Amino acid sequence: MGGEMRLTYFNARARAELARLLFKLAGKEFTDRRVEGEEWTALKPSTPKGQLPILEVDGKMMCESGAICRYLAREFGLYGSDNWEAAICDQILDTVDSVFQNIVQIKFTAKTEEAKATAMKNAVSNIEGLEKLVYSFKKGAFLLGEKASLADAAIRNITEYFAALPELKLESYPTVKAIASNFAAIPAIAEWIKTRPETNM
Ligand SMILES: N[C@@H](CCC(=O)N[C@@H](CS)C(=O)NCC(=O)O)C(=O)O
Repeated sequence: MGGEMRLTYFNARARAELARLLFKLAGKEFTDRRVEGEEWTALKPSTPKGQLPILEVDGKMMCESGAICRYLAREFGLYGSDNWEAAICDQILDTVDSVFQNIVQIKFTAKTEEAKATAMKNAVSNIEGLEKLVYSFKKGAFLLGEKASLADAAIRNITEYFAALPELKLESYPTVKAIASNFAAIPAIAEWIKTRPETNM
């Protein structure tokens, strides 16, 4: 990795915000490109899968939000200190991704009240699982000790959706809540949260 990195997504947090948080946590410059409408229509055919986000690095392009975040975490030294800690980060990431998919169903794709209720039940169950994992792994102010990692960023990122869904009460998950607020208090992250574009999702 040498030159500038450019992250392209829509004007939303959704599948790009974790990558943005990693740039901010690492103190690395990047271009936060947000496209819409005709600009996206024109860009779509040149993307690997016709979807965003994409990350461009030294003229090369990658897709898939999970791959992008893992790549950035490896580049920035935010993936734990060994393979075991990387696997701890992965367990958190995969659990958080399940919660995110449940939230997308609740907010957008569930067609019936029944489907919505099932997605909510699954979200609660996945967040309970997240709390259990975080409780069992937590070694300090952050999951892996006193240095924040990809895992803490992912935890903070997912909790930002809870406020819009009254059934998901952050207070019910105290270890998740503690990590999320410790992460948000890191000065570069606090500054980003204060100044980033405001979006619904
Ligand atoms: N698994 C992919 C999913 C990407 C995805 O679904 N992108 C959506 C936005 S969240 C998209 O590009 N939609 C516009 C389109 O398909 O034209 C990832 O995590 O990056």
